[in-house]
Amino acid sequence: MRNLFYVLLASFFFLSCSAQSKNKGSQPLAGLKDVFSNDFLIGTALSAEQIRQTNPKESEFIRNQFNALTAENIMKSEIIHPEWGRYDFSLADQILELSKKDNQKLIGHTLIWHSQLPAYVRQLKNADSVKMFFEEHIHTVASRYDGKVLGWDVVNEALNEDGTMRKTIFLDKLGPDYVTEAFRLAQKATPNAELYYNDYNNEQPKKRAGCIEIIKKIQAAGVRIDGVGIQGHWHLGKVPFKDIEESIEAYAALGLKVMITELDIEVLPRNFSGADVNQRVASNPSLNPYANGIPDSILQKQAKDYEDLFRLFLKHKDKISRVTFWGVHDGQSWLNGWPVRGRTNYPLVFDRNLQPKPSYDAIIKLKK
Ligand code: 9MR
Repeated sequence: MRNLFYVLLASFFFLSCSAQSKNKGSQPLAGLKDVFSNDFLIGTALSAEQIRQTNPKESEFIRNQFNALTAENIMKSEIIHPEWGRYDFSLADQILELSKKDNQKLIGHTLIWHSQLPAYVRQLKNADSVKMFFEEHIHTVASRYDGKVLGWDVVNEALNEDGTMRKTIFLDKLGPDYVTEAFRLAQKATPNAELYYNDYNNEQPKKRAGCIEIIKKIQAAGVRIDGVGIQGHWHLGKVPFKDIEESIEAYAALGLKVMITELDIEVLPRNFSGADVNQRVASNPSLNPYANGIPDSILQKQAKDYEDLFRLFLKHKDKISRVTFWGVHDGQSWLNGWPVRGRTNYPLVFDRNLQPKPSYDAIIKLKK
């Protein structure tokens, strides 16, 4: 009799738990954009496929979670300006339409970047031609989207790790004032867009000092700069919280909006930090330890890092206007292919099936 009682009790417990979990599963997932609506915009970066909206479930998910969009690649010069004097605005116009339809802010990424340049620019030998490309590109692209984008990453990644200017075709042919010139041209072409300088590792003291120098130079020339993007490509267990906080304060003290523009927390081994796309490491199975699934202990550590980061962002929400994740879900992340090709990485807060990870729960919890 007593046994029967325990069996009944256990069955009741089991049924009520499974009913609860079903119920939990059917609850719509809280949108990050709504949870942080009084704090900052929550953005994501979209691939070409996502801009084409080939997967309706994913499109709906993006609409529900994010209120700011950045094109991961298709507004870069290689794609938008593939030949001298010929532009291809098709996908850029599509992301604009998408952002209007779904009431999301659009961020232009990026006008001047040494990487993903069209081949004809990389081959230019004379300074006049580079200047002509530089001026025409900024004018044509920025003016087309004036009043339509919230802001532009006018210049991307112009600095070395030690804070000196990175050696690029622009520095080489136009000289160190090219950054100020880019902002001057952008200001003219798009008076209604915010203008940003964007970089990775610019929370680290030396690079931060270089970044502050660039900003002050732009300001001293009487040219407008509205914000600075700290990309935020960080690594599990090594997020530089102190540097990030000091940088948020230092950039805000210059009168700028601060944005976290490309957030991810990588979980796979790597022996350098940052996001220089030219740095590559040969493939090796020991560098791909979670190809068949990630241990919960790692996901919990990642959740702690995300929680501490968002706690910091909330503390400085008066200075931070946007936090953008570099991708919608783990399966899309660039970190599956860089710096080692063909790995299985887990850097975002949604998994490959668009399910929330412990990191999502941890940041949502901060607002409860
Ligand atoms: O995520 C982008 C990836 O799909 C491209 O292959 C790569 C090529 O340069 O650029 C990636 O995005 C970069 C961004 O535009 C600027 N900061 C570093 C990002 C990661 O490399």
